[in-house]
Amino acid sequence: MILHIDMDAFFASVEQRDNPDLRGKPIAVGGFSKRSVVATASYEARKFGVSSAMPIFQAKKICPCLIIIPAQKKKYRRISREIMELLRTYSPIVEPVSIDEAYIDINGCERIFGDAGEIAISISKKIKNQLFLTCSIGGAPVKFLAKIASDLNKPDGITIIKEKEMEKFIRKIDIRKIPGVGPCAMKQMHLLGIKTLGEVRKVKKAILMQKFGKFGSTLYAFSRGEDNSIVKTEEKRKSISSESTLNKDIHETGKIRKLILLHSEIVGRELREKNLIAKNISIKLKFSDFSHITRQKALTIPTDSSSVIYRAAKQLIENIEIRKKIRLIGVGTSLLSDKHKQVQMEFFKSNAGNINKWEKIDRTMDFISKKFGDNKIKKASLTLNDLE
Ligand code: TTP
Ligand code: MG
Repeated sequence: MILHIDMDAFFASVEQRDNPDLRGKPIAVGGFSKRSVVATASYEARKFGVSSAMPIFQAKKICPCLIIIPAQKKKYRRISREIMELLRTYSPIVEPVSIDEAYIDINGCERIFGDAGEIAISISKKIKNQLFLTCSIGGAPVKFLAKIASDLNKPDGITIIKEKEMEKFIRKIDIRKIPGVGPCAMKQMHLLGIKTLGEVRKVKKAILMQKFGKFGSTLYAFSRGEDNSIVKTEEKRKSISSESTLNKDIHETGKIRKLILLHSEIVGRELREKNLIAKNISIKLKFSDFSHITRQKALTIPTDSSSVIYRAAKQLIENIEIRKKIRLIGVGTSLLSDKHKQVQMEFFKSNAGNINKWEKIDRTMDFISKKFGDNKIKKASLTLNDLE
């Protein structure tokens, strides 16, 4: 069994925990400027309709008594580490997926700690007693169902789906709850008359693939309760890469650069989503005669920045004399480590400003893509339609 743990109103709950005056009140964690948005809102504020990503001024309008608290990211990251450590006392196979969320593989731990339900209760109690925070937990034989389950009884809820209950559960899952289904996919689904994961089973795999590409086969598998992804501990996540085989072989420098940029962005985003940083950057080229080369370089400071990855990959490409046309381009990162464990960040002053600026751009783009779906925002140099 796999458990998915997600903290309730994480940043806001931490602030309410640390300041008793805020308890039971509608609060939002965010910035003070006119353009700031709500990072998260307490459940008291959510009753008024305040939600993540809402501009602060709008949140204030619908909830005039809303108290705005500045975010203290360092503090949240420290607590996040404490949560992950607490989870590792149950099983060594813990995969942190965001600052307040993790999977834990509890197969084989049942004899020591009891069944999935008992382990979930024990984790929830420990988080309450040791960290004075609440979480919601989902449990299932596969990862995607555990994630969906943790959201079903929020806040402070536990939902366990046993093997024999999967079929019934899947039938009713609202398509919006499936990880990876963005607004565009939603529209397509509705056109196909699909509202639940159960209804996906009525659609042929070929049609799903045609409409949703690679995600179509994921949907096909999910609708049958299949999900081969495993809970990945740090050691298992050795590298993250992205590559594409081109419809037409290319040799133009401009196009090559754009593809390098595209893949750097994809890799950067995945690193950031998983809270990882990479020390090694690599590129892979396959030529029209099917020969291939790879090149790699080590960075002085590990990164999760798309632009740092891009610059390193571009340098690697520039050092290669390309004589043949290219049929595949890829960018990879390895020597990954947990971002939270990063200790030193010594930038030359002149460079620090630049890196921070690009970090902000990365985060903003991640946020927009997460909220509105991929392809809604991309760097200007990736907007031309000549990447195929
Ligand atoms: P979530 O788990 O998505 O939200 P949450 O924990 O606040 O609330 P819930 O009870 O529904 O799980 O995100 C975890 C934290 O990440 C959240 O407390 C603040 C931060 N965050 C942002 O900064 N911006 C965002 O848009 C979102 C969604 C979260
Ligand atoms: Mg949460």
